[in-house]
Amino acid sequence: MGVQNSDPMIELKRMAAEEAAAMVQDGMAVGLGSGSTSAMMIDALGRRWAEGLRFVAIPTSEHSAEQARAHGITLVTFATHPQLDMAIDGADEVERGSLNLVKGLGGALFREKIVASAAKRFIIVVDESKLVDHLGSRVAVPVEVTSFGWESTARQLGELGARVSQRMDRNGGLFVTDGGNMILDCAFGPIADPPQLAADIRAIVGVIESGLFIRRTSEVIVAGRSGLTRLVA
Ligand code: ABF
Repeated sequence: MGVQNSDPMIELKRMAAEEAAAMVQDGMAVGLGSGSTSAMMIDALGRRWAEGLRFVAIPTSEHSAEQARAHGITLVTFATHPQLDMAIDGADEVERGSLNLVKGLGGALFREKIVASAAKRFIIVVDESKLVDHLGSRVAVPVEVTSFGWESTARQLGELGARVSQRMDRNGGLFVTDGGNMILDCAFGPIADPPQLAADIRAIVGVIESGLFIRRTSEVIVAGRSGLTRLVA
């Protein structure tokens, strides 16, 4: 269990993940993100759990669920906890200033967005390489779509200016999300107006959600070479 590495940036990221885990208090309902930074955060929460901290959690992926269970962390569902005190997650890009995000390179964007939207506070943990002036500069925007009619959905995403490709898995097969859907990676290049683009993508029939997270972030903990910084919305 745990992510082991002696790379200094990995260690800084681990410190940032621990700082986020330290924000969880007894009795809270917490959303657990996905990805390698979230994995460090879940391990940090696992250590706090072992020391007696008690909270309940909703994971954003089967992988994070397994990791939390291995620590003995109590998992719940929205049936009993429709609102969360806090969700903590990683991101693929964070736009300086707005703190809008691109997420979903790990493939869990739909559950991540549901968990983020249910949380009173949404805390993001990243290393400084994820900070950008314009979303879309470094990564494509993942869009989760239904497999029925995906070719039509892809064409319409292309009309918004994206170069669209189907997400494949490690074995060269089609990537399937935890919800049984497909992901289309949409390379837009630097995005001038992320809120408008998010709305335009969402309006296409067949789109379930996009990896553009607009006006959701409460705080970003950034691991940088000169230490940790906190960006507050
Ligand atoms: C999740 O994990 C995703 O939204 C994002 O794609 C990814 C970030 O992973 P990492 O922390 O490994 O860079 O947060």
